[in-house]
Amino acid sequence: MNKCLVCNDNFNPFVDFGNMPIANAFASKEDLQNEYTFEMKVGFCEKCNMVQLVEQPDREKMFHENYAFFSSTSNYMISHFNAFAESVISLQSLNEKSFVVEVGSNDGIMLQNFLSNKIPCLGVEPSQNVANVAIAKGIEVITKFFDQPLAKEISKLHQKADAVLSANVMCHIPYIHSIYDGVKTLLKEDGIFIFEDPYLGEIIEKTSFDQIYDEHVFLFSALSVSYLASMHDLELVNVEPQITHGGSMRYTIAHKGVKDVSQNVTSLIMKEKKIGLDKKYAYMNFTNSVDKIKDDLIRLLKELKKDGKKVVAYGATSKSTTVTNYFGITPDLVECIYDTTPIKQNKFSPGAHIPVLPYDQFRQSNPDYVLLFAWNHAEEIMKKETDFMGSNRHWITYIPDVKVF
Ligand code: JHZ
Ligand code: SAH
Ligand code: ZN
Repeated sequence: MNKCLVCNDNFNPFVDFGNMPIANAFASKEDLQNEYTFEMKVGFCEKCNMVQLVEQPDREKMFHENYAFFSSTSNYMISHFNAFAESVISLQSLNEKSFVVEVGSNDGIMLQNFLSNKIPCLGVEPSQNVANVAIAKGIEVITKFFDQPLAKEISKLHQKADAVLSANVMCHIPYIHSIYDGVKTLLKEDGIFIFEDPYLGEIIEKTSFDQIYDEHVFLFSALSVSYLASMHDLELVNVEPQITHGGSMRYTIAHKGVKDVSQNVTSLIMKEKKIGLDKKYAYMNFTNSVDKIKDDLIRLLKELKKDGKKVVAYGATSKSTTVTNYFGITPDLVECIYDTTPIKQNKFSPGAHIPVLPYDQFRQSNPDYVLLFAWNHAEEIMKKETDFMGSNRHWITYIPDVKVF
C-alpha cells in the first residue's frame, strides 16, 4: 500500500513501467555507466481521485543547472503563451501597478508577454540554465523552487499577486500542499491562480501513456484539482481545454467564495464521473492498451529493419524516454533522434542510449521512415517538413495507435 500525496489515503498502483531513468538526463558517453533509475508505477486514489506516481526521484536530480527542456523550441507554444498572457491581462484588467508571478517560468516564454506590456512580473525557476535565458530577456527571476516560505517572502519583497500562473509545472510537484499554501498566501483577495497541465481525461482516452515519466508526478482532472483546492480554502472556478501537449486543461482557482464558479466546472466534473475517472475500473485496462501499442510498434520497427529501411526519430522528448525504455527500442531499431535543442545534441537518450543528433543533419540523413516522438507538435512539424517528406518518406506515430502515413 502507498500513501496518497494529497489525502494520505492508501492506494494501489494500476500500471508498472519498471525501471526508468530520468527522462531529461541526456548523457555523454562517460555518463552512460552510472545512470540513475527508479521504479515507475502509477496509482489512483479512490478518496481524492488523484492519479499519481508512487515514487519520484528527488527534485534536484531533475531540475538543475543543466535542465534539458527549453520551452521556446516550439513556435506554436510561443504563440500559445502569448494568447494565454493576453487573456490574463484582460481577465484581471492588469496594468503597471499589478503583479504577476509565474511558477516554473523556464526561458520566459510566458512572462516576456507581460514584460512587453509593462506589467510587473516575477518568475520562479530553479533550473539556472533555462532561467538565464529569461533573465537575458530582462525578466526578473528567483532561481529557487517555489513553496510556501518562498511565497511569503515574495509577497513581502514585492506585493501580493493579481495572478499566479503556471504551465506544465504543477503536475511536477509532489509537495503540492506547500504550493497551494503558497498560492493562498500570495494571492490578493480577488487574485487568481491559473495553471495548465496534460489532462487525465485525454491521457486515458488516447492512451497517451508517454505523458507518464519522472517529472509528471500527478495526472490532474477537475475532480482531483477541485478536491485539492478545497483543502486550502480555495475554489476551482473555471476549466478550459487546450490542444497543447496532446490535450491539456487550464484550471482557474480563486479564494473560496470570491468568484462565480463557471458552468464549465460542473459540466466537466459530470463528464468525468460519466466516463468513470472517479472509479478504479477506468484505469484497469490501461496496461493492456499500452501493451497493444508496444506490440504493434515493435513489430513494425522489426519489419522495417528486416526490409533494410532507414528509420530515424524526430524530437528527443521527455515522453520518448518512457516509450523507448518501456518498449525496448534500441539504436538497432531506431538509428538516431534529431532535435533542435543544443544541450541534447551529440548525447545519448536516457536508458535506451539512442544517439541524439543536431536537427541540421536531419535532411541529409535521408531516412525512409521518421518516428515522431514529438507527436504533440505534429501539426507544426509536419507542415515544416512536408516538402522534404514528399511521397516516398513516411511518418510513424503511435498515439492513440500505431499509424504510418
Ligand atoms: P516537447 C517537456 O516535455 C518536459 P517534452 C516537461 N515535463 C513538460 O511537461 C513539457 O515539456 C511542457 C524538439 N523539437 O515539447 C524540441 C524539434 O526538434 O514535446 C524538444 O526537445 N523540432 C516540462 O520533452 C522536443 O522536440 C521542432 O520543430 O515531452 C519537444 O519536446 C519542435 C517543435 C520541437 O516536450
Ligand atoms: N512553463 C514552461 C516550462 C515547463 S518545464 C512551459 O510550459 O513550457 C517545467 C519547469 O518547472 C522546469 O523549468 C523546472 O525547473 C520548473 N520547476 C520544477 N519544480 C519547480 C518549483 N517547485 N517551483 C518552480 N519551478 C519549478
Ligand atoms: Zn488521495
